Amino acid sequence: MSTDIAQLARTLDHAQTAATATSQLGDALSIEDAYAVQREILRLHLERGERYAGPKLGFTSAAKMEQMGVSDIIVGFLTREMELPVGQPISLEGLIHPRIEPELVFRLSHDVAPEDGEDAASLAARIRAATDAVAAGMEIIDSRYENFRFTLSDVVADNTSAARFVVGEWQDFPRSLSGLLVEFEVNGDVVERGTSDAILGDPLRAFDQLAAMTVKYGFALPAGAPILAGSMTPAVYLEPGQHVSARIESFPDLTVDVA
Ligand code: OOG
Ligand code: MG
Repeated sequence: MSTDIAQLARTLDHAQTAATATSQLGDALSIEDAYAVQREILRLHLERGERYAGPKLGFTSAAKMEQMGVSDIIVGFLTREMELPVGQPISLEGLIHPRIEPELVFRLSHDVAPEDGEDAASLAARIRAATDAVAAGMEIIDSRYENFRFTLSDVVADNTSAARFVVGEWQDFPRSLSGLLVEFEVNGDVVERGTSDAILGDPLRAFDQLAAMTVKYGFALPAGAPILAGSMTPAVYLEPGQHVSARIESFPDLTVDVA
């Protein structure tokens, strides 16, 4: 690994642990190197005793791409320590400028790994077959860059702004997830509205994207892994004292109270 990659990983990791924004890296970094920085950041998390949980997809909806000014799907990692329990007020401590967004979360019943020479379509079918549950969720993203602005390689290197996540009650899967209404509420007011089809036209297409990214960048898919499919609406800034609800049709409402 080049020292550049290790150094960039340390800079971004420090911005996160110190909850202080850092400057954008700019265009110099290739997407491949940005994923190498991200992998090195994962190594730093694991070195601190965190446990890998699963992958998260980003920018699977036009709503998010437009909000953030990027035009490609990205993938990042989640650790068990990023998951917050439902029903307890969440603290914004340790976060720089957090935003929150409604997500669908899939759960894997057993380990899945690409086989030698396996193509993405075959892997996608196996990931889907291994998925035994789906839940409404919310992701708290927190860019480590100043003003929450970034290029595509910036945001990939910064582990796709991943910071925290919450998962509602697991529901049986398989089931159709197409055409579900999504209302995102803050303090009882609907601030964003969308449908589940914001995710790639049908949330089940997330498996295809995840498989393609797994073949390319080698993400682990262990048993129990939560997989975030990507936000269905633009994200909203989190403030102390807010009550935020993700109301996704056919799922129990999921609410978090901000301390
Ligand atoms: C990047 C993360 C995008 C999603 O669900 O689309 C993402 C960001 O918006 O800062 O997690
Ligand atoms: Mg997200």
